[in-house]
Amino acid sequence: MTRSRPGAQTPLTRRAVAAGLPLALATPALAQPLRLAALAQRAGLRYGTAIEPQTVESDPAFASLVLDQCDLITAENALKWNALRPDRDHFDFAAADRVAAFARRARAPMHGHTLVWHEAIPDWAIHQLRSGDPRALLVDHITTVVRRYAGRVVSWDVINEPVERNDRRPDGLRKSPWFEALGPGYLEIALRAAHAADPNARLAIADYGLEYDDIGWMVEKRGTMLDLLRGLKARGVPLHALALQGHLLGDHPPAFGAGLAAFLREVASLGLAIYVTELDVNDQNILGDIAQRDRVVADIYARFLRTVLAEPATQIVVTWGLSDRYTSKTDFAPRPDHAPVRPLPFDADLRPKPAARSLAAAFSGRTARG
Ligand code: 9MR
Repeated sequence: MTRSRPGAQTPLTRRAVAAGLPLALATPALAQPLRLAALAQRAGLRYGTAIEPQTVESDPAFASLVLDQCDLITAENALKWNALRPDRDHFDFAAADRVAAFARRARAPMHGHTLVWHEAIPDWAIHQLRSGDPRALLVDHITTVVRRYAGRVVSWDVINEPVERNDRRPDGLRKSPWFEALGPGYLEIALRAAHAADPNARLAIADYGLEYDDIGWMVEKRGTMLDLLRGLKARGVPLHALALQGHLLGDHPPAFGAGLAAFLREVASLGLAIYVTELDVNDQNILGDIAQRDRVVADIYARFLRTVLAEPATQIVVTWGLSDRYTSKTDFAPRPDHAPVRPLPFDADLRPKPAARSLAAAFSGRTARG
């Protein structure tokens, strides 16, 4: 084995320094083949990705990358209502079962996304919510889906994105179709149904816009979310985690400091775990060449994870995809210069980017801190 003096610059580190990378991202130890899941496990975490079944089935190289790097699998879309419920009387589990089959191949549990969301609801269900028995519709769906995947889906985003302060309710709840049909009680109905269907599953509420210390509406949304979580816990509603989506902004300073740390502490003090379930960095507006863009993205991953992983209650990190080859950002956040987007840890050729080193370093840093 070749050893280098501590602090000595190898060709690799010299290249990295020339490229402006923090030295820690280019140390020989981290230049070994990456195994993010293994590094995460040592840090008491699970690392995983969201996938679509067709990508892992049609692209063996991508599938092997996921198998190498991940020990938690999320269905990016296959467990949403519009995928599972072609009509009122049928469930179609085909796509979700394909994701579950891949998770089995990976010997990985699944994180379920999502049982109650204001998007991805088929028209027939919207109609039912208005004119049928909304409570029965919700409870029947949750019971059927959660029971089917019990033991395989170990944690669920039971409710996704319940807070929308622009809807101007005093409690901050979004006026979603679920809210309109059932009132604020829909959260409790959903959580209790999920718990009854699989008492071992960990149940989360997930939302975006909780990450940044210097964006006013996000800071306010933290307060709204805390009130919501406190109310549910005080009523004894089964709830085990808050999931931060973690869609980070490439064109905003990485303001993940004392405010985020204090928020996570408050959440943890309610007895809740913290999950990061949709991590990526929108690089739509980052200027510069690819090396410069990748460096900005990597720095944002590093700074976010530094704060989030310092909180002992954090248990899960899931990126919203693994390789830039497959990312919904291609459609949702294209670049004005039409260059391919680069929001994820591995590039479109499945090679680790500086962002992957940020994840590795963040996991290793947590292990080192004990
Ligand atoms: O990535 C998902 C995309 O493929 C779907 O078309 C879209 C609508 O169902 O949902 C995207 O995922 C979203 C997730 O479910 C909730 N948080 C925001 C995600 C988009 O970034």
